[in-house]
Amino acid sequence: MIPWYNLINKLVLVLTGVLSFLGLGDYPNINFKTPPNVIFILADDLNDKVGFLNEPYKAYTPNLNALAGLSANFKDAHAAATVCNPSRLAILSSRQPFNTGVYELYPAKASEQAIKKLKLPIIMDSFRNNNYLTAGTGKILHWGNDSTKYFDEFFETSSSHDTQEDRINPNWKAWDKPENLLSDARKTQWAKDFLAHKHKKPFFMMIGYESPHLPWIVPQKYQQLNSAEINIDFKNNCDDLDDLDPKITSLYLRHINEMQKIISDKRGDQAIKAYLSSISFLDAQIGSLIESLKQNNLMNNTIIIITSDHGFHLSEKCLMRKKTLWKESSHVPLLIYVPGLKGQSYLHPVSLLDIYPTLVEICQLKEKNVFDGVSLKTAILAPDFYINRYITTTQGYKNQAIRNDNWTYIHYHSGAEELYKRDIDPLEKHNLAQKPRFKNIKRNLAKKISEPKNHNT
Ligand SMILES: [Ca+2]
Repeated sequence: MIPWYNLINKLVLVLTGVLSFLGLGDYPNINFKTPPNVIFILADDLNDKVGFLNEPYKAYTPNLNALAGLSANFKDAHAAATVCNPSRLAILSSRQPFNTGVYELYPAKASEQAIKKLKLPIIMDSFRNNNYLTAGTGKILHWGNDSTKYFDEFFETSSSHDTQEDRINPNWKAWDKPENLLSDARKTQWAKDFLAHKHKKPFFMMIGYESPHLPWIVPQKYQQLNSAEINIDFKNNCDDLDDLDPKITSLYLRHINEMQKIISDKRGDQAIKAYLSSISFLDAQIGSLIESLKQNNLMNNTIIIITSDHGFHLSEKCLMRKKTLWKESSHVPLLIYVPGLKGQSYLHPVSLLDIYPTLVEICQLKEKNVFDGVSLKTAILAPDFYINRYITTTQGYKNQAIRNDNWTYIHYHSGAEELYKRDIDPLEKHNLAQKPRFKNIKRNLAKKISEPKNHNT
């Protein structure tokens, strides 16, 4: 929690109220007569190649685009960590990995152990303690950690695919069984059944969709939606590593070699289209869910959050994977739909740590938890008010990226550094870390790097 930021947030809210009262601005407020329902959709490995963000190529996502038009669309949202276990814990607890001590995918139960050891309240606790019915399905915390105990109702599903297919599939086959057998489709059906029933209490629902995580096997119709040429310059993406300290590239050698093999086998285009098709399948799930909200008259009292645990490289920096500090791993979609507000875009950097405190404020939950994120209520109500923040993404122990509007600074445990002027180089291709004229900029950004607490890591 950054006290000065919250003070500014409060001042902005007072100011917007005064301007609105004087008729000098058109700033709405959020007033629910009864506690609103919440649906929080957390996708797995969903990167920024969606229709409502400004990337060079994107998946076909008509349902998400329509929802984005009605939502606060955070165009510069970043995960706190770029692999499942630490990122999901960070989202659900609003605590940075260096404050929970959970940095890696393994041990799988690390999240559960940190919650117990640090007595971390997580978002489901807050809603449950505030008289909400909690309902969930799918992957919430990382697999291996018990998510079910946080929910009054939980629909368990196993993955539709066997573990041997959890790799970049060379055959790119389509799912040839009925679509409703896919685990994400079963989750959607369960959620729709839940929405069709009247509930005595407001509900907080979480859906952990598996898509677009590997193996990217979806019905053919989603492949057809993403069949247009995407013209990726694979050579250029691999040459992008040339300006990096070898200590950095050495971290990813195995995966760079894997990407080189995909390119030499001429499977790059197919791989990317398969990933994008998996996003379109996810889009159809969300579209079906929104249709159900409309049919049950729930759009006017239900907040919808859509985001992902982290991104995914699709050949950028010669990688087809996550778990890096580059934008492709950390930049994710973040939509917050609040009934009664019009759709707007917020362009400045925010963190997925901010979701929990935002919901606490908007839903007026009584919660004494201390957060590392901040409420985005002001950004939702008045996105043109500029607040420059520094957003931290962590990958492993003592490797961190710091982003603000203008810069990305990355510092590795090894001492290696990167610096990108992201306002003119949004794809973070031109590393300026060794240019003497940016020494002071780099020094100031380095002050934002956080020291981990002692968690015996
Ligand atoms: Ca480069």
